[in-house]
Amino acid sequence: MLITRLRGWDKPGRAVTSENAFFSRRSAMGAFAAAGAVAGLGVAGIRPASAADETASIPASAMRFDPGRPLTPSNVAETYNNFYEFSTDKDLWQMAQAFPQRPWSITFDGMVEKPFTIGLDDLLKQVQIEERVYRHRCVEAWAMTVPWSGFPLAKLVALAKPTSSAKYMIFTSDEDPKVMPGLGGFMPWPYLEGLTIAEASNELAFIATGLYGKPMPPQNGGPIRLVVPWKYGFKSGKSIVKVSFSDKQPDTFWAQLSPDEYGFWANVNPAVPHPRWSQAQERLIGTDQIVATQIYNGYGEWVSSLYAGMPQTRKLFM
Ligand SMILES: Nc1nc2c(c(=O)[nH]1)N[C@H]1C(S)=C(S)[C@@H](COP(=O)(O)O)O[C@H]1N2
Ligand SMILES: [Mo]
Repeated sequence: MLITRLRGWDKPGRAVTSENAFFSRRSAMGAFAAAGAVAGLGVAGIRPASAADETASIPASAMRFDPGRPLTPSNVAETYNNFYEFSTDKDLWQMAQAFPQRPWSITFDGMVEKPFTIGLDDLLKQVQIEERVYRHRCVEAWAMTVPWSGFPLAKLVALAKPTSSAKYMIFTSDEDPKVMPGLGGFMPWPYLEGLTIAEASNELAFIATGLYGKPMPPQNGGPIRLVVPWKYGFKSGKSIVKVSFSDKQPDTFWAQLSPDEYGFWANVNPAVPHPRWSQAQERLIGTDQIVATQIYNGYGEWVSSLYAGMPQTRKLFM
């Protein structure tokens, strides 16, 4: 018998809306939740940045890929970052406040019907914003769970109109030497990442323009970044200015730096160690908890079919 299982994604009633409407509705909900917390505690005027408080303002539709663990508090996720254009230290968030987020435009080129450049606000008029809570697993064995807002990457593929011979979608991050002291040196800037078009079209692949119901903080990759939750975090390029299509697998930033440590596929797998450390467990930032890592970061139900026809070697997981 064929049983059609209703996956989280297919559930009716998921909220999608324009970016402006999204952020104003979401901040109204946040204010409501905060007011409730304040009334409950009887501490007028103080808004506790507690994780429970933030969880209360997450719409149910954002939980359809149930993360099975608590949200990371926003003040942790927004002050512990990897963004090497600024610094290799995690506390770069203050420095990143100088990063201009507008005007912003994105160029689409390579194997597309017709190359074009579009302003970010014009692009956002063509999409509907929704919210998704995902786990994020860094190759350095830390993890966070955060509510991203944005739209499916598949929508960007459709808007770009790649030709039928294109196989890869390639993302280039901004280089702004006025505000990014980490540029230069021996690293192969700009930061460049890529996915196959099949991966980019998977329902989990996401383009995020917001975090915790607010526009994406610059240190988290504002104003627009990739989110690929079943892969190690370095695949999720920040502050995207160019999207290219090709029939050749791109030479990505981390693969150029250290191909034996950071490959093209980089699918999360606890059984395949990084050459310098185990990947079996992960530390939840903002807590002292260590938990077991799951294959495909727990998203195998949605993504394992992408790799079914491929040799299941180390290469797929590093
Ligand atoms: N342009 C750019 N994108 C990047 C990085 C970077 O250094 N530069 N770091 C990556 C890594 S290793 C991770 S874990 C995530 C971190 O995202 P977060 O700071 O929002 O947690 O961004 C990824 N995207
Ligand atoms: Mo990472």
